[in-house]
Amino acid sequence: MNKTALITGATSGIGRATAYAFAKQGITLILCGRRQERLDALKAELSKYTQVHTLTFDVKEKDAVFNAIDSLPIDFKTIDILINNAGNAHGLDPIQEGNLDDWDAMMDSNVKGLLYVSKAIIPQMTARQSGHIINIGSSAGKEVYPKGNVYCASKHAVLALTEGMRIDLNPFGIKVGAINPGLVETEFSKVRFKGDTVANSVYKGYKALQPEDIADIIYFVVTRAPHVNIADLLVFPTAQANSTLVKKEL
Ligand code: NDP
Ligand code: 8X3
Repeated sequence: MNKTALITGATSGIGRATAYAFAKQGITLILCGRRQERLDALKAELSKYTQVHTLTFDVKEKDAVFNAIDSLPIDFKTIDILINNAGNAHGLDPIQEGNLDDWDAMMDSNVKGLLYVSKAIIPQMTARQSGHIINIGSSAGKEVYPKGNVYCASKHAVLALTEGMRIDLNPFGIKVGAINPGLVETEFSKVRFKGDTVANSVYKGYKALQPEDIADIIYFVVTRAPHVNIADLLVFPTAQANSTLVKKEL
């Protein structure tokens, strides 16, 4: 496919799987994350399939976001597809025990970081009157679960921003949609629980979604006809009925 995609959070999980899926279809890639060595390894691997450029920045750092996107070489400057995927949960605590640093990390990356990256790219899309923005929300953006408080709020905000973007960018013919997964087996729980000890149990006893499952869906979404926009998609593993009900064989 003769298009260029910028993927945030490409160093792991859903973003990384999407980078592979897109590369294999010949989509030119701009891969973003904070872990330089992982970006270097991805570039080495995926350059077999397509043109790859990497940008190392923290989505929480406003200036770093704009400087990185400004620095793109000419061959990578025109971005057709933006995958706003970078983000994580930090902690799982009742609100009265919540950690302020965890709250800052979630709101600053999942919400404000998504906004900064979008703000850096949307003007070129409006100027060209074309583009496709996919925000990775979550089932946590549709349903609040116990101790999910701030993470759920950040993902509800992603859904509100997705709707807001779709409305405001409608006159420009830009597609905007959200993909909202349930439990996906990535480094997500390792980050949320600050290590492997609890994280290892999260995906035990049932078949969780794999990052490649979400990458398949993202590729499907970006390959629909020009008049078709998948606006909002919720996907669970079969074992999961909602945010709190998961059928486990232990
Ligand atoms: P991973 O932890 O495996 O990947 C998270 C990615 O986001 C990494 O590439 C990480 O890169 C990047 N990232 C995180 N914070 C920042 C930051 N401040 N600046 C730049 N990059 C950042 O988790 P997932 O793949 O599961 O998560 C991807 C998205 O999917 C998130 O938005 C998450 O909320 C969402 N999601 C996940 C679900 C799950 O069950 N796993 C379910 C529903 C939604 P690096 O550390 O190199 O910066
Ligand atoms: C990640 C899924 O259920 O851990 O967004 O919040 S959940």
